[in-house]
This record gives sequence, C-alpha cells and structure tokens, in this order.
Amino acid sequence: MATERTLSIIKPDATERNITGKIIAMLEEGGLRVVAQKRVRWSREQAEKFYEVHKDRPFYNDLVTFMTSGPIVLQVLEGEDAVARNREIMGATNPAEAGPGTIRAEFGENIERNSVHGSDSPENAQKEIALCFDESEIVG
Ligand code: RTP
Ligand code: MG
Repeated sequence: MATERTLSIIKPDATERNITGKIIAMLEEGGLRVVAQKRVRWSREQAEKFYEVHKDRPFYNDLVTFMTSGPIVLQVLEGEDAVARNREIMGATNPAEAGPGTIRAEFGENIERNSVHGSDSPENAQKEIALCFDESEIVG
C-alpha cells in the first residue's frame, strides 16, 4: 500500500470544547502524520464551495451554517492508505453508529456535530487539499 494524503477537518463542535489535542492524538496514534495544519474560520462562500457536492442534500444549509459557526482546524494527514485509515479512526458519520474507540463515538454529539471530516476517496482528497492548502504549506 502506498503512502497517501487525506484532508481532515476538526469541526466547530470540537474546537468549542477545546478537544483538538485529544483528536490529533487519536489520529497520530492511528498511524497518521500531520503534515499541514491551520486554524481558520470559514466564510459562508468557502463552506459552500467545500461542500458543493452536497448542495442538493437536505442537510446542506444547516451543514454550511454549522461549519461557519466557529473556528475549524484544517489538516493534511499522511500515511499508508491514509484516506481509508482516517475514516476508520473517525468512525461512522452518525456518532450513535460509530464503533467503540473511534473519534465520533468518543466525541461526536450528533449526526451533524460529529467533530471531524475526512475525505472519502483519494480523488476527493486531492481536490480538498488543493482547495484548502498551498503546496508550500505542506511539509512531509
Ligand atoms: P465528512 O464528509 O464530514 O467526513 O462526513 P461523512 O463523509 O461521514 O458524511 P457526509 O455524508 O459526507 O456528510 C457530510 C457532513 O454533513 C453532516 N450531515 N448532517 N443532518 C444530517 O442528516 C446530516 N448528514 C450529514 C455531517 O456533519 C457530515 O459529516
Ligand atoms: Mg463526506
């Protein structure tokens, strides 16, 4: 399996509770390396662009409102099979269905306020990383 990169976001529900360090520790203990990281607050336009794939879903507007409600931490994670690995570490979208020991089981509040985002394919990872970081900000 090749070394891969994925985009991770620590969402506003987690920055609000000051648990970014706990989440980063779980990512690192899961075998991923943080090779880029920044704390930002998205404008509505930035969130709408990032989640454009979901624009016809019923939860789109609420999701954009939530993701702009406070600071977020954008990260590029690197490791073997990083996209799939990160999704294993995060657990299911709905924290109630997330497996024991996953980030969402541990910290997620509900299906929307689920603490983390992770790219869902290597192709989307490349797009999301390019949207959020300049190549010069990524140090592997
Ligand atoms: P993510 O993109 O954040 O890694 O999460 P995911 O792939 O597991 O879930 P996805 O279907 O892509 O949904 C993106 C985010 O939208 C919010 N959501 N709300 N109210 C709802 O039914 C609902 N469903 C999804 C969550 O914040 C989810 O992570
Ligand atoms: Mg998704």
